[in-house]
Amino acid sequence: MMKKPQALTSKSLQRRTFLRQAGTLGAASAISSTALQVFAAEAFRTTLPFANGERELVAYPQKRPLIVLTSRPPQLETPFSVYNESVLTPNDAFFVRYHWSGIPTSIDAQAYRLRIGGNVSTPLELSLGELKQMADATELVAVNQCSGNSRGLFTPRANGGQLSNGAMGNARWTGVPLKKVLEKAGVKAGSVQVSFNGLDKPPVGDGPDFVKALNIDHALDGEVMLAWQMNGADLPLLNGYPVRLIVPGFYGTYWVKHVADITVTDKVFDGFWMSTAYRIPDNSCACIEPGTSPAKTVPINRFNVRSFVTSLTDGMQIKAGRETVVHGIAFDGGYGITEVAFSPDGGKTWQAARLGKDLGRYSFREWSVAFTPTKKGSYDLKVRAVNRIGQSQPMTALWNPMGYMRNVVESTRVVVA
Ligand SMILES: Nc1nc2c(c(=O)[nH]1)N[C@H]1C(S)=C(S)[C@@H](COP(=O)(O)O)O[C@H]1N2
Ligand SMILES: [Mo]
Repeated sequence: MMKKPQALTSKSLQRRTFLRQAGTLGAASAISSTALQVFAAEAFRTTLPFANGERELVAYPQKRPLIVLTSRPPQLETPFSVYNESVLTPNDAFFVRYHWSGIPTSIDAQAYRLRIGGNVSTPLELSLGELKQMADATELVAVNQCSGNSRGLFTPRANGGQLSNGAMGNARWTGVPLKKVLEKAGVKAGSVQVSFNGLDKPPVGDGPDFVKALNIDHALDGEVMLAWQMNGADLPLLNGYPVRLIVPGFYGTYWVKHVADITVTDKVFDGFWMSTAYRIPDNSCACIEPGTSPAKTVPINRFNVRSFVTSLTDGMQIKAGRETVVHGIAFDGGYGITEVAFSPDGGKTWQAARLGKDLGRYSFREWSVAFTPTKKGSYDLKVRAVNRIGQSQPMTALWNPMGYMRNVVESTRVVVA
């Protein structure tokens, strides 16, 4: 009798393709990068937990395979499993977000100059070496999160990149305080904001250049930083080499990459990316009823509180009658996480999780909790964090038209067998 061939599930097929090609890629280092990307694109696939969530994973320069939202420009999401590997997100796994396809593909560090001008007494033009000598280097661990992180989970859906939870990352940034540089240039009286422009450009004739601005007091707070390293290495090109702005606790939109022009202004900067885009309803929840429009908006600003289970994902099985230590992360806009509570039963009962090492109030905070389910069946695990000023997360999702700032208490559904 003939043996029936074993049915290939799409999972096992993907895995074989992956293994075969991983071997091929290792041997063929002379292959052109375009060919390499096409190759890789065929090899890795994943499905994010919402409609039309099928995605390819592609390895861009200096990156491991990441989830592709768009390829021109590259917009790459971090696979969620990365957050369970380490509290600092490795540089090669750190998400990538751009607005325009005119991104720098190679940068000459020798030729790079950072210009500081506008409402200052001494305009500066600094080489990378000069920037590094402006002050003693400082280090800060801080989360960079896209305003639209988790947008794909919005119901009703919100227009924009349909991201799952992988448009965030935590890194140790090295640089100099923006304050020191602005002080050298001499900020004149009557200054209102500081704008930041990077080396990327919209395609010819199209759309507004990506320029962001901070209020002058914020720019001078001593924490906002011009950074050239993350996690002890030069910034990857796609994360802003050679220098980017770090705005601790604020959404990633302000973290301008390849920053080249800093301009002090004597009025509110009114470029498109401040006055039209990246605005939220001007109320305490930054939310409105779906289908309505906000009466008034303000520029998006500080992160709200979020927390995630990282060690278990939807559909995983764990053993009945045995202790499982559940791990995860929490963070907020810089007050610092003081409490994390875990619920094994969809929010009916809660127990305090143990907080991990404190890497600073802008960092992911690890947490863990021991969980010993006795009964078999499905479980809805929830986690909810609280920060130093008592802010927490809503049990039902808030909505806004741009799909920003999702921070609902998430569910992880596991099976106890
Ligand atoms: N020059 C430049 N900087 C930029 C952007 C951009 O399009 N161009 N996008 C911003 C947005 S919206 C986000 S979320 C972060 C993402 O940082 P990353 O790509 O290093 O993860 O970069 C910010 N800095
Ligand atoms: Mo973003």
